Amino acid sequence: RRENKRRAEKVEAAEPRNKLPSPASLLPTDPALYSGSFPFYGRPSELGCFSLDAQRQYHGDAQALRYYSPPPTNDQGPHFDLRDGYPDRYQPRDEEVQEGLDHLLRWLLDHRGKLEGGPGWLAGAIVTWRGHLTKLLTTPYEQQEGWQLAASRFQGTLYLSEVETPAARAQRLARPPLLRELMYMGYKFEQYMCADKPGSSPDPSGEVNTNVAFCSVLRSRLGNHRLLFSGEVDCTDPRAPSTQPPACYVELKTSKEMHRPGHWRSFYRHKLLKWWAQSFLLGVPNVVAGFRNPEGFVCSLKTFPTMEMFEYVRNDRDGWNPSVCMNFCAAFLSFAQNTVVQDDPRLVHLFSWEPGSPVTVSKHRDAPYAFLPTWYMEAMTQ
Ligand code: 0WD
Ligand code: CA
Repeated sequence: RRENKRRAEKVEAAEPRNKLPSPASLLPTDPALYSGSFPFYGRPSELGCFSLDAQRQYHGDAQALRYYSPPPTNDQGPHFDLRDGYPDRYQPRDEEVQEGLDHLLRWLLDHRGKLEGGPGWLAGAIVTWRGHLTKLLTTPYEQQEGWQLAASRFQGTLYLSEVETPAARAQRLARPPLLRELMYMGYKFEQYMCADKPGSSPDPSGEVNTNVAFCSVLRSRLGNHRLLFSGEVDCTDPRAPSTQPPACYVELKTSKEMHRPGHWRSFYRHKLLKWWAQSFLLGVPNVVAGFRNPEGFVCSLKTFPTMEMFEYVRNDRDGWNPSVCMNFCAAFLSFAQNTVVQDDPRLVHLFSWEPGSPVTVSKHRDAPYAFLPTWYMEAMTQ
């Protein structure tokens, strides 16, 4: 490890100011390179939470947490119209606003004095969104979408914040109407399955506002990397065997109704990988899927326990392997730790990846890549 660090420093010294395209600054992503035994991953423990309201304002409490409230199982099953309310009762979040790590940093600022392990713990940790880690986990198997992660070291801590790639931005701006409606349908499903209070029933008559979010903040460890991350949680199950978060949390998903074994096979290979990575990281034990028919109705539900998802592809030559995902993520985190050596929040190492290529690094100063807000740096320096 020390050897890697020395190598990274040497590369930095030898290369011109902005780019480091030398072999030492590349990280390969081929699955075959990461199939060892499963690395250590600590059971994620919740440190706290926060909520974002209908105006996307931060609150340091659980006001946006909803309660899992599936339909009664005695009758013929659900008949949820996911297109109901579109577009008239839809308030989508403004995606032009790139929030970076801001909400998570606000939580961290409010709780930095109370972190278990003291201030030294944070100095040795990696801070990021769960969604960014999900993208790392699935990278060895991803064949369509690349990513960019900006990294800065500040007071020892390594911060990782995603940057929207030019391709992703172009796709978002040209998003076809059918895809917009499909996104709405995912949120509408949550509304059919969640109640605002424990024991009450869902109310699908209201608006769908995607500014609203409940986020859990957790700590864990992958190999020797301490992690502090946050992820959006759909709801908590008041009847879960364990009422202790994250074991009481439930992730909700929608997917196309499937009718042929080939459809299921492809679902296990692609979608279940993403569902597994996202929920495993946060310690969410169950994903509840609503299957929608071509008319946009959910008429069947299925619960997928996170820890059983791998079984669907264990004997599939073209399946995914949790060890590969976790080993690659650990390797990327080591790579980032060894590359971002200078403690300077104005300095950004941009890690870029496109399917079929290794991860590359470039170096930048200040705008537009620097992402730690002034209010955060000033408050942390006092
Ligand atoms: O500003 C950015 N570049 C991003 C911000 C990128 C990714 C996430 N975020 C923020 C969002 O504001 C959200 O509050 O992070 C929070 C969620 O973080 P996460 O849990 O780390 O993200 P992820 O696991 O990718 O997504 C969880 C859920 C999604 O559910 P599904 O079932 O579709 O995976 O968070 C929602 C979405 O419901 N979500 C978002 N909501 C608003 N804006 C976004 C987003 N950009 N991304 C995911
Ligand atoms: Ca969801």
